[in-house]
Amino acid sequence: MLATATNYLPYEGLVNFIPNEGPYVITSDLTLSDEHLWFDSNRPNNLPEYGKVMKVTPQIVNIGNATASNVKIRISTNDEYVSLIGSTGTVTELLLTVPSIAAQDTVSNPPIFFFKVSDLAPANHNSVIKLETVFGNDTVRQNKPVQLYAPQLAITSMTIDDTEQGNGNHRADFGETFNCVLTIANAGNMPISGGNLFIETPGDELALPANPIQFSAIDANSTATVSFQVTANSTIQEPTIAFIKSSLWVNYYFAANNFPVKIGAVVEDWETAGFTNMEWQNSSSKPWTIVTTAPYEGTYCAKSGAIGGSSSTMLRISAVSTVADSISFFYKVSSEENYDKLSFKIDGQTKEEWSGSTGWTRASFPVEAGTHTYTWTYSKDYWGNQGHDCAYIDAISFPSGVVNNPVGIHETENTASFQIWPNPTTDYIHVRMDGNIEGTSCVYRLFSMDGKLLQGGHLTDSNCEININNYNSGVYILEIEDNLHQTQSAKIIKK
Ligand SMILES: [Ca+2]
Ligand SMILES: [Ca+2]
Ligand SMILES: [Ca+2]
Repeated sequence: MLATATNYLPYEGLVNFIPNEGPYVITSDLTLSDEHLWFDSNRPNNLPEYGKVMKVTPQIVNIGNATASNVKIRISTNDEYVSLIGSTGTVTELLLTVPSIAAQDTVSNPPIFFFKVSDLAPANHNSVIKLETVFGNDTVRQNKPVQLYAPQLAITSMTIDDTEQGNGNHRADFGETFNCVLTIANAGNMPISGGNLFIETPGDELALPANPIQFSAIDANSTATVSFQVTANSTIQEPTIAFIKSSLWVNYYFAANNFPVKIGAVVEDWETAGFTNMEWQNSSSKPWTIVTTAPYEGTYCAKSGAIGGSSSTMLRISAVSTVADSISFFYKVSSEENYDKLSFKIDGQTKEEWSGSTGWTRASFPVEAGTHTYTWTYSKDYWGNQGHDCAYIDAISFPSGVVNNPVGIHETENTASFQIWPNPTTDYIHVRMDGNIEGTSCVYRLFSMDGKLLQGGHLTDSNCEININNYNSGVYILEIEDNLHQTQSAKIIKK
């Protein structure tokens, strides 16, 4: 018999058609116990949790109308997370025997058996114990479901709290000390009593505390946060993206995640009182202006140009972002609803439009890695004005690792030097080694911005090509190691 309903797990059960004479033996229930686990007295809850050996007491019933003699129950399972335990260790099959059961009777002191739950059992896993009961010429087959219990861990997010020792703008700034707050989720059906978190960073932009970092108990189906103090290297004075790699182990359950940390994120807050902070295009016949009229933050914000009907005024910027992230800003409009609008476009595609009367509102849009053009346009239809008839924007936060100017070779204390071109590029990077360095003794490695090695090898000539045609648009790091094992690196921008 199969019973199903919307939003419920299907139930599959056997309907016994019992002969109206003779014995009929079934196992009505399996009672699980962990009371025998004197060595694991912390969790005596009779639940089949990972790593436990469970004692099983079957309720054996003769629902027929005659005595059953010489009853044999064969027990097996195909489940990869449950193993039957016999006197010699793990076995594939167990045999229980009951000499006789009277009609309509339950075995008062039934034979027991044991199974072990795997150390690797997934949370909420449904395992099946198979029972084959033989009495006389009859055989009854039953499948008994047993749900297993385990944690299921993930490190889901990281936020920056710079309210205690930093400047409270919720971003990592140059030389700032702040707290990183990681969220650990336990989506399983078993709590954990705590564990050790390990963190590392591939570069030297961030100073991290020593490992491990302890975190406390997390209930089943709950989250907890763990916080640690980080300092951004004060010698870094350009917007940079650093990474924190985090991992944790609780017995055999593992979770890991990498998080980017924007240091000195590129923000346009108009506090320079002009459009010169970044390379803005503001060349409409009625261009945007900087005003002090109730900005979202600071003293200044940008206001759309004073246009008439059937015209528009546009503010635009192009930038490269090194990783997939987002752009956010605050807008305020005061206009004729549905007719005179502020629109925001990424690469010419309208993301959203706003009209009518709004207060300062935050807007945020995801951005893929690569070069993008962001456009804010205030446009009017042919007829009608309302409110201030304009739009305002303030506090634009650009995606992680926005690069305003492509960066060439980064010189270190090294006698060798390299030239790399073109940069930005679309498919090939040419590398030329200057001076008297033999090309074949040099090694190159190409990394993604999160530190993953993409390709590497020996440079075969003093003037060689590296093919990056297969990679996505974005920023990559090319590292070159010379014959003295000194390395230099450069940011490569793939268009
Ligand atoms: Ca800050
Ligand atoms: Ca401002
Ligand atoms: Ca209008």
